[in-house]
Amino acid sequence: MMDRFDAFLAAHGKVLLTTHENPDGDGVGAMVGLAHFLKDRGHPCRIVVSPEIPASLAFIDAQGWVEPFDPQGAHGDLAAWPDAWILVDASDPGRLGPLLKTFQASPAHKACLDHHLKEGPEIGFDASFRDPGASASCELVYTLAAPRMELSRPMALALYAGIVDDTGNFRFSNATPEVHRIAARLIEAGAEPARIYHLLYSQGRVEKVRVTCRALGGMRLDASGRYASMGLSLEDMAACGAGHDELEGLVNRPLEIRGVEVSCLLYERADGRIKASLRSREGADVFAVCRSFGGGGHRLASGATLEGPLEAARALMDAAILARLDVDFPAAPTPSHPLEP
Ligand SMILES: [Mn+2]
Repeated sequence: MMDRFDAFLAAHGKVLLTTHENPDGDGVGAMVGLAHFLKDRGHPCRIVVSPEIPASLAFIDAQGWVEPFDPQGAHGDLAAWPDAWILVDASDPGRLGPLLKTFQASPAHKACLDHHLKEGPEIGFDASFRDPGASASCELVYTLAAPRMELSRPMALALYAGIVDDTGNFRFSNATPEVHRIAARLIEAGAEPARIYHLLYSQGRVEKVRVTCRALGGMRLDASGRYASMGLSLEDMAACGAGHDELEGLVNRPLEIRGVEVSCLLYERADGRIKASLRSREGADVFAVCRSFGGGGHRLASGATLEGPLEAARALMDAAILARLDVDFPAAPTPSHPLEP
């Protein structure tokens, strides 16, 4: 993949980096890390996101390179700027959200750099750099860049933060020996784990804790305690004063409960549609569930968007997950501990 990537870069000058709408730590870390690499090799490079980086991830962009997408102003003719456009941490142009029209209008050569599972060929790209075996897009960027340059401290910080984010602090099953070795090298290059964890997880607002309480307070347990589901309406969000970016990580919390195999968070978006986020401890294939709703992700972490209202989406999702649990756990043992009703 490295040779193909080099050849792709060699054919282009200016490179634009984007990621999926509502960027996460891995997407931001991978774009910033890749920008360090591209600038090191002399490519003019820009990063544009929609709508913006969550405040909690702003420290990853210490140089202030990331531009919030502004189609009416600064980005009116963004389509014409790049020679190459790389979509990072996604391989479906549809995930660009408001940037999609500009992407489609751009004559740039287009590539995706991603670690998500996807069936069939990528559509809408001239080149694809994808490895579903990588724990994070930041791991892919490390693999492509590290043999070619000396990693600076800000680059190491960006890649380390993204890897921490996508491996669930090195506790998901994608936390391979290789990603631990990479983490060690990033620490040697100047990434400071204690500071990065502090910035990622100890700078939240009280509204984030309140919305977490509200979601967990309304959590339902089903399938003999193997399935936990949470739902948040716009009203819930407003009552807590929380923003949608403050739901990051919440879907993992029910997996703290013994016996829970699948956790699902459904929340209402401003447009009335319902975003579903699913996590599996290990045995259930939540990618299969999300794919049936037109979504995607990984076997253990996937998402989809459903039509509202919330309770209707919740009923559809519940049925799909319960059916999946029947497939993945055909003869479920009785839980070894009694569960409260
Ligand atoms: Mn990722």
